[in-house]
Formats: sequence, C-alpha cells, structure tokens
Amino acid sequence: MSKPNQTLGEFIIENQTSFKYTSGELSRLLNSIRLAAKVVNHEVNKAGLVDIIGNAGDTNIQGEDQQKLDVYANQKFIQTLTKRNIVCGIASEEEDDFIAINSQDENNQNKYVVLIDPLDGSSNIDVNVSVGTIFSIYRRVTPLGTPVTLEDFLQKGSAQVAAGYVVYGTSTMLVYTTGDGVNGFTLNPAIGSYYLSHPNMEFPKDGHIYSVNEGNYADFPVGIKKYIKYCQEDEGERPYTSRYIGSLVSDFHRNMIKGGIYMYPKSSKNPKGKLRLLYECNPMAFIAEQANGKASDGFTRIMDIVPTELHERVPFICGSVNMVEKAEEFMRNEEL
Ligand code: P6P
Repeated sequence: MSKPNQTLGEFIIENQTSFKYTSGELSRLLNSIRLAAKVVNHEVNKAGLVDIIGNAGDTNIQGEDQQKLDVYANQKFIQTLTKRNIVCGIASEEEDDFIAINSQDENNQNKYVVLIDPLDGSSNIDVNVSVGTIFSIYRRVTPLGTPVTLEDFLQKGSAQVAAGYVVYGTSTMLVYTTGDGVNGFTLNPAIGSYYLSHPNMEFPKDGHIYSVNEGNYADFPVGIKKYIKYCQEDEGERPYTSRYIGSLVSDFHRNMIKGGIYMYPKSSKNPKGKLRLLYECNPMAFIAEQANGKASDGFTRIMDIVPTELHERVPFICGSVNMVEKAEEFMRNEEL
C-alpha cells in the first residue's frame, strides 16, 4: 500500500503488518540500512573532494583492490547494524568471514542476518560513475541466543525476507522488497529524507537493451555468444541497444525501468562467473522476481541454488522475463 510522496519511514511503518515475519525488528533493520545509506551517500557525493578516492592499499577476499570508499562503506554499514543491536550476524563482500553480533549473549534474541555488498561497482568511483549498495536479509535458522553459524548465511535465495539496493547515481535511490512488490525511494539530500518516487516497480516483459561486457565475448559459452548475435541482428525490433555501465546496480535499475537484460556469464577468466551468489545475485534476483522479471544462471533459477560457500560466484542472467527466457533458450539449445 503506497501513497504519493510518502517517506520511507512512513512506508515501512505502514507496511509492517504485511511483512511475513511480523516484528518491529525488520522495520528497525530497514531503517538502519536507510540511515547507513545516507551516511555513505554523503561520502560518495564528495569523493572527488577529499582524499577518500583511490586504493586503500588492501585487497579483499576477492583479490580486488579495496577502494577507500569500499572500506568506508563497509565500516559504516557494519557499525550502524552492530550499534543498533538489530541483527545477530553480518556477511560482507569486504569481510573474509561472517561477523557474529553479541554471540556470547544468550539473551540475544535478534533473529535476522544481513549479507551486503557495501559498495558495488567501486572501480567506477574515481571516474565519477554511479555505484551502489546491495543487501539481503534472512531469518537465522539456528536457535535464538546461540552464536550464528555459517548455516545461517548459506540459505537459498528463496528464503530471503527482504532485499534491496541503493543506487548512488544522478540521484540517490533506495529500492527494496519484503516479498510484497518492489518500491523505489528517492533521497532529498536537502532534508535527508527518502520519498516514495517509484511505487510498484516492474520489469517490462520485453526490452531493447542488453548489458554485458562484450570484451569477454571470445570466452563466453556458445549459447551466450549466439544470444548476443541475436540481439545484434537487424530484424523486427532488433538490433537492441548495448548499455553496460560496469555497475550491476545501475544496469539493473535502468533495465527494470526501461526493460532489458543483464548478463555476467562464465568465461575462462571467471569459470563460475564473477558475481557473488549471496550478496549480489540473490538479492537482485529477489527484487527481479518481485518486479515480474526473472533471474537464472542460464539454466537454474538463481533463488533455487543451494549455497556452499560465503563468497561463491555464479553466472548471472537477469531482467525482462521474455529476454531472459530467450537467452536461456539459446543456452539450452547448446546443451542438447
Ligand atoms: P567487469 C562490479 O565489480 C561488478 O561486481 C558489477 O557491479 C559489474 O556489473 C561487474 O562487476 C563489472 O565487471 O568484469 O565487466 O568489469
């Protein structure tokens, strides 16, 4: 249920009863993410002005240079979620292992864990191209009051209770779902409030935009190569337009509004694909399906994949349902 120009805070309270897991805890958790996103947004917007651009000198478990803003965003989200004592565990792209919150306190009745990519697309930071934050929320599966275990994080995407992203673009938007549709809120930086600007977001069933790093074309599976050529053929409503920002959140967001498909297939450089299942693909897949889109690895629904490792990678195809199904058809035909 949405009202024009409703603030995010009003929306969360008003829709709290629709949460499958009724509790103020999920509302407080979403509000914490909202707050942390505002703080990170402030730094992202002034990144060019202070010495926060450039490598922090460390690398993360992915072997990627950690941009200072990566490190800052990671710290802010973890601090906000920890200080407000709302979750029992956090996993982050920037942390080798998960973080157990108040694990020694048997009174710790917090029931949610959060998995987060604090700053996705960070290689775009120092060239002033949009970046994003992605989050995924689950109920823990181990007993309340006990320390969280890896089992609480290695859940199928279909078990998510909420997922969302923040896109730090020409404006800053927070887009999320709790399993009851997808709604987008735009930040008014002058007063620091998010306003409902995109109620009930949905992927058009068809689109004319395809997003993939064609620099890896030579290494793609044959089915993907044939689908890309299909997009480029001069027939009917094709050729489609190629748009690739190098920031999953930005490509996904544009494709959800205009219609389109995003692909990060496997290749010899990334034999399992590049994107991480738990804090990139699953949350974006949840949002996609709630917006009548689709997300798979080319063969299997992303949210049906059983995770085995915290940072595991999967091939990712996501977007307008008819475009994803066409790409899957090419992939299946090569498997026959
Ligand atoms: P490439 C950013 O690192 C990211 O995870 C996604 O946001 C983005 O779509 C992709 O990787 C870009 O990867 O290999 O095309 O530069």
